[in-house]
Amino acid sequence: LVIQLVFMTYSNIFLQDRLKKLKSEHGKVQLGNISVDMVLGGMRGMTGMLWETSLLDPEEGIRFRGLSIPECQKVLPAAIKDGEPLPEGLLWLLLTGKVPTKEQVDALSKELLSRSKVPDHVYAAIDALPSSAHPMTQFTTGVMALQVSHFSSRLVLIAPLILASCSDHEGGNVSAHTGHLVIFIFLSCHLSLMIIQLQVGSALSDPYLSFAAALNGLAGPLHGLANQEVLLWIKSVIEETGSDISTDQLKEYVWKTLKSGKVVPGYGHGVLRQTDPRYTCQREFALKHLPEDPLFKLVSKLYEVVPPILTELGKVKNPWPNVDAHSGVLLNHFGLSEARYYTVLFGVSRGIGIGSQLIWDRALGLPLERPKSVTMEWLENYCKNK
Ligand code: CMX
Repeated sequence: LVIQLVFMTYSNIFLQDRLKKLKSEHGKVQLGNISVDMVLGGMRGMTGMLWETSLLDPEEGIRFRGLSIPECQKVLPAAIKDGEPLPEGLLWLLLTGKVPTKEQVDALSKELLSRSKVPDHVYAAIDALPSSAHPMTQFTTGVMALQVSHFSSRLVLIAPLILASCSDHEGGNVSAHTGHLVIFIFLSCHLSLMIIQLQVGSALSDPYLSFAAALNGLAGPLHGLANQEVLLWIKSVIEETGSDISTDQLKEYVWKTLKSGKVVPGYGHGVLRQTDPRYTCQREFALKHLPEDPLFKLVSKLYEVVPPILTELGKVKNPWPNVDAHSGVLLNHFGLSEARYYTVLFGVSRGIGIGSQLIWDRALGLPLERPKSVTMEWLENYCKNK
């Protein structure tokens, strides 16, 4: 069955012809205009890359190979009746574009398990770090150490079911885009001079190097680390006000956070303009399995309190919660109270999406990415002469 998976993935190779046709027949079609705002705003809204495995709509949210999250929940095999989809099923879907049977998913799980022995030197590399090293640093170190082994394609897929939905979120987010570019960043300090050497390697760097780079991007608090930040923030609310917090007290705490120059973690998004459907799916799960959990109740209260406040700020484009506003509370409920590990789980989950797209990058022979950059002076002169 695993051979079947490889076959199904590569029998889609006719996509190469589709790509060639698209390029030769429509290569000059304009997809939009680039404004100065877009250049200064981190390339927001620029359509600029090909990503086959998922597509993100600002209003509707993510679709994996055309299927929304509720549709995936309906059709992908689960471990138990009416349970959540298995991550291996999602991996199959992302790779082949086809919904797998339970038999196929079980065979894939078995195959991955048979390849899951981690070489001793990887543990030694992680153990050599100080015990205070953040779990994301340990994770990246482990992935980098795997690169020098013969551990090819053996990343252990232990993504918990509730996090399977974080596997892919289109190509432009920080972690996926970094993995796609395969930016290998060396930072070195010399006489207070920071030399940043970017070796851009859609340059055929191997999956370990690209995944480690992606994880480093995910570890930022505006991206994947936000799930850790949310739980710590929620706990700080309780520490300061007690668990029986009133709506007015909560409003006050949110304003206090904003006035101290911080963002409200778990709210807002670079692309989405509605409540993240991954949040909605986790909320439905919580309503079913942990309706009385005090932290879940607080998360629900925040859902009422935060959006009007962010709207009142006047500058936030999306006042609604993203996936990170919810995931920590679920993990905490089921016993994983060490918030510093949450982004690691997010990273394991994201490996499914990044890995699947990486295969397609290679199958389609996608070129080295090299967008053009300009200086501020260039922009000023360009605008003056317009
Ligand atoms: N709290 C306070 N201010 C916020 C905010 C929030 N949750 N979300 C956006 N803003 C602010 C921005 O900081 C920005 O302010 P300045 O103009 O003063 O710099 C302004 O609103 C406009 O930002 P935007 O266009 O709405 O959002 P961006 O695309 O710039 O940023 C994001 C998106 C996710 C970084 C931002 O919403 C944020 O910081 N959210 C909190 C952190 C978070 O939850 N991150 C996880 C996102 C999901 C993921 O990748 O895992």
